[in-house]
Amino acid sequence: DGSELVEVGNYINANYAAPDPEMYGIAKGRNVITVSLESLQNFVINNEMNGNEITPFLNELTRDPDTFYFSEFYHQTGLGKTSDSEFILENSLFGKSDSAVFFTNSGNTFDSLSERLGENGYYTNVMHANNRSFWNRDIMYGALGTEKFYDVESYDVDESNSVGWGLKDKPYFDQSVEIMKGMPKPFYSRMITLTNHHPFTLGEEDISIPEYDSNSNTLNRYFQTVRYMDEAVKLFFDDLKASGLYDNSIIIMYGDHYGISENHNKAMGMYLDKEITPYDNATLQKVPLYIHIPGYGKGHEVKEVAGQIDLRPTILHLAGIDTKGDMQMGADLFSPDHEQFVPFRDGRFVTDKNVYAKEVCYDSETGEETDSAECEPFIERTATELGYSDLIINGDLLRFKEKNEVSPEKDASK
Ligand code: GP9
Ligand code: MN
Repeated sequence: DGSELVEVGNYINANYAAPDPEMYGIAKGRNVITVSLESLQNFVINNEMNGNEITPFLNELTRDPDTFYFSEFYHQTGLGKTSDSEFILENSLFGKSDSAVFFTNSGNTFDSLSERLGENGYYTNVMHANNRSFWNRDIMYGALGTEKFYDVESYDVDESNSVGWGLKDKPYFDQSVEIMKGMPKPFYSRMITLTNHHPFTLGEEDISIPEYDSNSNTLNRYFQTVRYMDEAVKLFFDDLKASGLYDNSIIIMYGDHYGISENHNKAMGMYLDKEITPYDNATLQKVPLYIHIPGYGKGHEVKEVAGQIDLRPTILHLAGIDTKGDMQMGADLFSPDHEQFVPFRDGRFVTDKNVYAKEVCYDSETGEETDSAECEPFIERTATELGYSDLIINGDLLRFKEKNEVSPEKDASK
């Protein structure tokens, strides 16, 4: 009957983080482009492998005045991998603990980022050169209110421009910008890259750096495909500039989930020159986040501990769209009230002071075990937030929520 919605709503409203007026609406009316960077973990950023810079372009962006680079940002995905990251971005809710929410709850009512941007005049779409039914995307995108899915059929794909899972990222970006040129403006394009995916293979012609030399062929090749993706993103920026779309867009790029699992701890340990503990495994779940605002000029590195759950409110606020009263578990990254607390789907969490993993409370600075009392309150908060998110999804509670009113200002402009 929706009475649970009241309880969850009270919790969410009590934790609402009002936007920073300096940032609110800064990208109003601009195209919103999000880019899911497949399997990209943060440990490669501003790092090298046997003397080779791994991600030259993404490194440059960390120092770019038009960019906010979040270096303490975590993925929060579970079994649903890419699809979980999409779900979290769109809804600011967690995926499920034991399955992929894209499969189990594609009949639910949502209050997605796509819907909200759509109501505010955006042409909403997803661009991903894979079959439309993979991860049940075609059905879930309907539930999320995505107007158009540019799937593999929208791209020219042949043997010469494919590897592994399909269309390579460079031609993917290239063809995507061509498609964007013809889109109604402003648009919200949610892009999903593919080449940096396990098993991380490339043709000779696309390899720019040597393999690593650990006992894990997976990790050894990972650096090469990450580099390829970095080059692809650089081309994407060039294409956007050449197309004239760049100046009136904002580009939000984030790693969707880890690429190197715990099965490769030994090799990771060799690369990072340390024994990998549960603390390290948790901090290795950092993925880079870039919020790139052409012409902004005041961007910098942000060390706020944050997660994918924070993307929806952040993006909506940048676009000048209010989220107060929305059933979202995250908070605007630029809000002075944003809390440094990131629950993982499996019950681990990270705060600015602690990392909690394998039922051990660690000091986040030193990685040493610390007094478990420091973690206690957040163990409970983690259970509460995951539980409330599950309650919303399992009970399909958003169908009881009143539809957001379109702002009068927007109405007048129509
Ligand atoms: C498939 C791509 C990869 O379309 O998104 O999915 P993943 O295996 O990373 O979840
Ligand atoms: Mn993925």
